Amino acid sequence: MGDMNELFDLGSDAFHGVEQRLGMSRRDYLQFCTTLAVTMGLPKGAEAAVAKAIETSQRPSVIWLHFQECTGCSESLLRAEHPTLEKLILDVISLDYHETLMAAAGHQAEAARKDAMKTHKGKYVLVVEGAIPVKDNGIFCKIGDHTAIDLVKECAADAAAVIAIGSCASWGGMPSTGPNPTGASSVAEVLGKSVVTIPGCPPNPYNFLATVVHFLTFGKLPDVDKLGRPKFAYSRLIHENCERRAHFDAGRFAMEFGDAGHRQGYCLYKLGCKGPETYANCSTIGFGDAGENNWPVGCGHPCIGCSEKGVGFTKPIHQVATVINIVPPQQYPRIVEEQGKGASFASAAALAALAGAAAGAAVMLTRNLGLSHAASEAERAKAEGKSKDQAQV
Ligand code: FSX
Ligand code: SF4
Ligand code: F3S
Repeated sequence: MGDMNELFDLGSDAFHGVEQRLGMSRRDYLQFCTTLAVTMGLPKGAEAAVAKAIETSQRPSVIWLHFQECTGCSESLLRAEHPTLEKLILDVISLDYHETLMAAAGHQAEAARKDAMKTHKGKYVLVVEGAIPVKDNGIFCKIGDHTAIDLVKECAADAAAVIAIGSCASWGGMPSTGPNPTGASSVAEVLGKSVVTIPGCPPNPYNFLATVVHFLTFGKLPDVDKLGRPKFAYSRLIHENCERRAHFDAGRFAMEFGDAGHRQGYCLYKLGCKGPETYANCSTIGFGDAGENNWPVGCGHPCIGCSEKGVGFTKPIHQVATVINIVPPQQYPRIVEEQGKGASFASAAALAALAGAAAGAAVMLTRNLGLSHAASEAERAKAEGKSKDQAQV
């Protein structure tokens, strides 16, 4: 109960200051802190530390650069459904340079950036949104006569932390889609060092906010995986926590948009859902703070793997996903039995090896998914002008 006591000790002036600053009730504020703590996967009671950090810490100066992107990352942060989210973001950080939001333009804007870099040298957080074109010495993206390459290097040099927000900055995203005419590259590639990445197109605002608040609360960025993604948000496949997962396991699939299965909320795997090979927490925390089920699959659209390099903007939307490590329990009855050619024993064995599961379970899975692969290959062959028999399954 110590933690709760600490929470309710927030009757301090500083706490009331936060209430006033945000214009929100104590209840809403604590709820927000709890949401952030849960998003970060912190243990019970950590909300008190989060609340205290927000209330007492000096807001970190943030320099936010925009390169090759659509500004969806900023939009997702600032156009959230919840009216206080925008306010919270602007309260938690001091956004000293952000081309879309700042009133200054031209030389004034340049001066604001230089000023923030000088005043907060070694302490500011650099957030980069968008990919960086490196082809032809970076001439495809220039701001104030500087290339994106020069800007990101200059701003990163004295930053306390660098965060690449969105898939574009994290791994190239949409601008890097083949044939990648501008040589769109990630922040890490350009800086030659790893940075924290928050992929997604756009990314979930809570993941960004939780990362910044982690920095505020603990004085360091959260633990990341080998791609720089905070583990609290990207260590699980979407498929593992999807609300339609029971339908996948039971073999109940929507076969086309608007069919009976789609209308009944069946699994979207056969419509190309990439949840089985995409690491993100969309299925657990929802999206944009607009309530339950507010995420692509919850709205009836397959996940396109927007956060996953090699999947989003790379694999065709209709292509079925590679099932990485999930096999359905064998004992589940399959209500809609699919009659396909099934997969070869070799691919079943490969799946079993990948999943670390018994070959029997993998065979059940591949049998379940067989028709989908067959249909997808037939469709591809048709598009290429081949007969169905020539299609490889
Ligand atoms: Fe857009 Fe951001 Fe996608 Fe990219 O989000 S939502 S194209 S990840 O950089 O603005
Ligand atoms: Fe959910 Fe997609 Fe997995 Fe189906 S394939 S359970 S819709 S994540
Ligand atoms: Fe993107 Fe898939 Fe999440 S499309 S927003 S990673 S559900």
